Amino acid sequence: MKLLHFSDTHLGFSEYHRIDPQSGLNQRERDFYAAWEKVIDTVFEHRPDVVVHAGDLFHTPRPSNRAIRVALEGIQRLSDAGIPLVMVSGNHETPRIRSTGSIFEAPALFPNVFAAFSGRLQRFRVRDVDFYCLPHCSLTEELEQALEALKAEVESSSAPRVLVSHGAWTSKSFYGMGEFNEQRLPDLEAAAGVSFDYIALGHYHRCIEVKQNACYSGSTERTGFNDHGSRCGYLLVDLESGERVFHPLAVRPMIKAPAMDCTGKMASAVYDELEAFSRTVPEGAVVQIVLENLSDDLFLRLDLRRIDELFSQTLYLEKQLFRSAPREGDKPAASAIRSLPVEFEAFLQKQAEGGFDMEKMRRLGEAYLQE
Ligand SMILES: [Mn+2]
Repeated sequence: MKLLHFSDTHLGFSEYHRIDPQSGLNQRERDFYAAWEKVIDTVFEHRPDVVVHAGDLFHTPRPSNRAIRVALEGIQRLSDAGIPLVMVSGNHETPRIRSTGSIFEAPALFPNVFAAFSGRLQRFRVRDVDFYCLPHCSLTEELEQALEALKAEVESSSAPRVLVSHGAWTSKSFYGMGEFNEQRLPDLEAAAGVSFDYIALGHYHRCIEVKQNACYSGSTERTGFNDHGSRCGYLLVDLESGERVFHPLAVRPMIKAPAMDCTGKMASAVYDELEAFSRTVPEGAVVQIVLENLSDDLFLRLDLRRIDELFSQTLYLEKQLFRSAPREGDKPAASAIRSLPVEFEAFLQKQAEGGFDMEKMRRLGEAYLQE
C-alpha cells in the first residue's frame, strides 16, 4: 500500500497585513491555501492508495468561511476520485469545550473520508489496513483512555496497522512546538504493546523520523521564524517495502539573518552591511534581521524607513533591535522595537489617564497604519 502522508496545513493562518493584489486576500493566508492545493494536486500525480492528514488542517477551531471552503474543495476532489482520506484533528482545530462542536464534522460527511476528532481513539479499516487514529485530546483523561483503547483494539485485529496521531512525541527526544495546549505522546508502540507498519505523525513542523517506522511529515508552510530552517512538503510511504520519500514544496522563502553586532558601528556601516545582505535575499521572501548592541546614539540615529527601503523586494521585513546592556546605575532600556501596531497599542495603554477618546484614537491610528 502506498500512503501520502502530510500534516499541519494550518488553513486560515494569516500574517503581516500584506495583500495579494490578484485575490485581495492576505498574502500569507493565500500562501497556505496554495500549499494545500498543491498537495491535493500531487495526489493525482502520485495516485497513493490512501491519503493521511495528521492534524492541524485548520489553524483555529473556528476557521473562516474561506478556509472551510478551500479545505472542502480539496477534500471533495479526493472524495470524488474515490481516494480515501484518513485524518485526525490537531491541537489547533480541536475545540477546548466539547459543546462547541468540531469543524471536522463537515469533512466527515464526505464519502471516503475517515476522520477522528472526538478526543478518543477510532479505528478505520481502509483497503484491508487498520488505521488507528488518535486525535488531539483536550483532557489528560481522554488521552489515557485513548491509549488504553489502542492497546485493546490492536489485540482484536491482525490486519496490517497504521497509527495516525497529532502531538509532541516524547521519548528520547521531545518534538514539541512550545504551544500551551500541545499533547505529549509517549512512545505509542510501547503504549500499545505492538509494532505498527507505519506511524504518521503531525504537529512538529519539520519532516523527521522519530523512530524507524514513525515520522513527522512536517508542515506545508511556515507559521513563523521558528520554522525558518525547515523544508516544507509531504511524504510518500510504501508500507510493504518501508521506503519513504520526502517531496519538498516550493514555498515562500523565509530567511533569518545572522545577528549583527553593532558595537562601535556608525549608522552608515550598518546600512552598508544590510545592503550587502539584502542582495542575497530573493524576491518575495519573509526576512528577519537582528541588530544587537546598539548604543543609545545609534539607536536614535537609525532610520528604520531607510532599512525597509533596502529590503523593498521582500514581502515582509521583521526588524529586531536590541540596545547594548545598560551600564551600572542606568535605567533598563526597552529591549526591542515591536511591530508598529503593537507599539501603537502599548502607547495607547500608557495614555489611559489622558482623558481623551481612546476608541476614536485607536480607530484613527489603525486606519493610518493600514495605509
Ligand atoms: Mn499542532
